[in-house]
Amino acid sequence: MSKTIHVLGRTSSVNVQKVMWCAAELGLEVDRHDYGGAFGGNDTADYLAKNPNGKIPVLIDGDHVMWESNAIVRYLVDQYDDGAWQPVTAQARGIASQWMDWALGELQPPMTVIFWTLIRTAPEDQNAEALAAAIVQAGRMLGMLDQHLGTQEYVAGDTPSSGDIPVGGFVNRWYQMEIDRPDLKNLRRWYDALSQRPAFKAHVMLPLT
Ligand SMILES: N[C@@H](CCC(=O)N[C@@H](CS)C(=O)NCC(=O)O)C(=O)O
Repeated sequence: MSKTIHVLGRTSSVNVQKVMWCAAELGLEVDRHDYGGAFGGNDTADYLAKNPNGKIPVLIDGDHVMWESNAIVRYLVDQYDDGAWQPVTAQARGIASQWMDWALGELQPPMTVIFWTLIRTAPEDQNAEALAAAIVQAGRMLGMLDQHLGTQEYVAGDTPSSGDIPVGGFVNRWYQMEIDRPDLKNLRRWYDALSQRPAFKAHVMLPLT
């Protein structure tokens, strides 16, 4: 019987989506528990003992407890992948890691402004100037990923890997929101390929709330 891992976090979080998508691609059984946002529960002593940041997601795998979504993706692939989602060479793993860290450090800030403004802020409270700047910035950054995807099918080679997961979550939002987008053909081709994957459909292509 296969082992069940536990994920703490609501499905509307892009960081939870990454972990759920990864686990589904690896064929893991996941028991997900709603925490964060309207569900709350991430400020209790018990939760903070698992993640002192009070953020979601948290992974519980037996005695092993960890946080930070990209690190969880790396762990799941290290621990459970049969070879398909782990880039084979050190160079490919480096490239996967590069785009994973880029997603967190560079792409997430403008994407957070766009998402929170359009999806989680009442129209009368929206900062139009900050929104416009973030839309331009995100489009510019995704132009970099588009160029990269002009050289190979996926982020770290010609098959999907851990490197596709964090950017995949953000790019899904970018295509789902009503914003001006530059026409990025390689990015679109890659996103359309991800959109065919049952795990991506089930865990990432969810209504934006
Ligand atoms: N760098 C962290 C960021 C985690 C994070 O900011 N999570 C957000 C949801 S996307 C959160 O916990 N927000 C508070 C809440 O949902 O109550 C990660 O990638 O895991």
